Amino acid sequence: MSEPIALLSVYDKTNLLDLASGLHGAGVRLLGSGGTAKKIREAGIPIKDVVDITKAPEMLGGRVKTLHPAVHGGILARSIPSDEADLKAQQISPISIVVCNLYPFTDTIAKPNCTLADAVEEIDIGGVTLLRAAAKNHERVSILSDPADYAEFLEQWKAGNGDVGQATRSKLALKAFEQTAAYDEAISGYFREQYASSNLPKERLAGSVQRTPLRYGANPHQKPAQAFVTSGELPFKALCGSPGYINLLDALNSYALVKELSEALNLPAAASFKHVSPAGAAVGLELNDVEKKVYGVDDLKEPLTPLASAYARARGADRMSSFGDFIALSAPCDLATARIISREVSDGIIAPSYSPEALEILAKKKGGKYCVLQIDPAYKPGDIETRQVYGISLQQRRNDAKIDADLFSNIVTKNKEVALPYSLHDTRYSPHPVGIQLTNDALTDLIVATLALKFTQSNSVAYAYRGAIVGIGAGQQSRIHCTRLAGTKADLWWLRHHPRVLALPFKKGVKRPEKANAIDLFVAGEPLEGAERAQWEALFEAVPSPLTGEERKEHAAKLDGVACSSDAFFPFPDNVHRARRSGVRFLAAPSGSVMDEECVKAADEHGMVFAHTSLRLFHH
Ligand code: 93A
Repeated sequence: MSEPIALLSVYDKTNLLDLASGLHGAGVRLLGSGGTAKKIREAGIPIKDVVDITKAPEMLGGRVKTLHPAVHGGILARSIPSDEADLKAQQISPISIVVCNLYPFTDTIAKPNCTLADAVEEIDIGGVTLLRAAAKNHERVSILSDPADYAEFLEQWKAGNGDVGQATRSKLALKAFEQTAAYDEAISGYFREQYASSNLPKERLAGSVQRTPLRYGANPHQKPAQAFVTSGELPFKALCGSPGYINLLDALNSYALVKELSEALNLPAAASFKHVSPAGAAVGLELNDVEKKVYGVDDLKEPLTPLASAYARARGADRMSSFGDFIALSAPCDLATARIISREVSDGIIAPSYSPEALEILAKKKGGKYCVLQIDPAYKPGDIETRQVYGISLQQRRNDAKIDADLFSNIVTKNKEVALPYSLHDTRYSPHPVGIQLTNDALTDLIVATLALKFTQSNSVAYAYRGAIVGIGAGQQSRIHCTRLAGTKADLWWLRHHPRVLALPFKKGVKRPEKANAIDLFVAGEPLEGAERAQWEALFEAVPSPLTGEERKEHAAKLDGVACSSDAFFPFPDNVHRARRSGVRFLAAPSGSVMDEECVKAADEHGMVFAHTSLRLFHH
């Protein structure tokens, strides 16, 4: 049998001479590309030039060195008779070891004066082909792509008498493919920066990689920043303004939420996002007169459409948190919805489309800078999502869990069927249909609460009522803090329904955000002093007396039938007790806590209905 052949072609010549002399000493014939062969030969180690076997000179200034059937036939040939016959017919010798590392593309483009031409010249073609060919044929060929592996490889080669074993060849092949993948990613990233068209419809090229530059990342000093897809086109475009990095985090999460909400409940849905969690989310159930006041749309001239009702609820549940929100709509934005938005302080909106009148209104916001995004409703994200943290890529299957009525069928409390009319002057309460365990109202609210959690930073707990989130506790490390935070928000929301709040005697000309702020201080019972107190009092015709403890208690007792969902199990029954204090009657959470039984017992004490979902919904 003839001696094994190693082909060496490396840019980084670290450890090269030790490897070459070791291989030579072990009886391996060496073959090298121009510079690599020269260096080895100069060290007194015998080596042949690649040109000796290709019989073709390096050409095009080095662009073609090893790209030749004599090289790649020798690497890719399998140990099967037909391949062996082909090699024999062409007088090609099989190659057993390939040693290759690539032109330093990343280092080159990082140089301050690097031109496009410099970058292009640094794209290694032949080396990548060597890596891929040898890695593909790893059943027979060893590919050394990292100088750090040379010494161990040599030892194994000697110990195994010229066979390092399949496990080693497989690991080396994986490493080589990881290197070519990273190399190509660096090139495509650079080309994306240079060539990808911006997010303007007219500039779109069919099938081209799409990117949109962003003003900056999470903070103004984080530049540059961009959004892109690696294949196809971006599924959204800016009709007005330009999105920032956090705008897009909000837009893409919130749109996913409203799309799923409207599909689950067959109603238009809206969400109001801040810092990548919903401040509000709702489906388009009709508002009664009290709700119209609470949500600040009683004075709207346009009749409320179902979509406008959804946004009014989403925006109005927690007006403080929704200040400067990013809005998502599941359906085309209509005039009534745009009118509500036009009166609020908001950063942007994403929707499948806009009626001409709606767009005209939105385009005037923020002096024409309001960010209006249109998303393709047919867009379907891939199954696998990847992100990077501290230079490490993390990958997972997208959370495509479906949330519908079936999720709440495992009711673990004694009380399985509580039909509670919504309080207030309900326009849609009807006795629950026979045959289902939860009332339709409760199911709607459980779906709203649970779907909102799917897109809320964890830990999270959400309370929902009449198709809308009324309190959400997001991003807390402790579950009870989520439950309390959501409960406190729900309490404030409910207090805003108090007749004394609805009748607060504001002076004429007090602006909407000032009113929202003043009401929030009033219902929270903040003890104001000095200038802050004077400023607050100046907003009223007559200074309102604070709500007494008795008034608060009496009002709180009127709220019942609220749904509450948790993105993971309740570890202790304190959560159940706390939820009940804010009118929660229907609970949903995954099971799995050692205290499950205690939690169910607590729910039973209050006559609550508790569905174990077995679906954890962490989101980060
Ligand atoms: O310009 S190339 O893409 N064309 C080739 O055919 C080729 N073959 C190997 N670059 C090519 N290489 C690369 O040359 C290797 O990846 C290695 O980085 C470098 C080694 O060149 P030299 O042996 O002349 O120092």
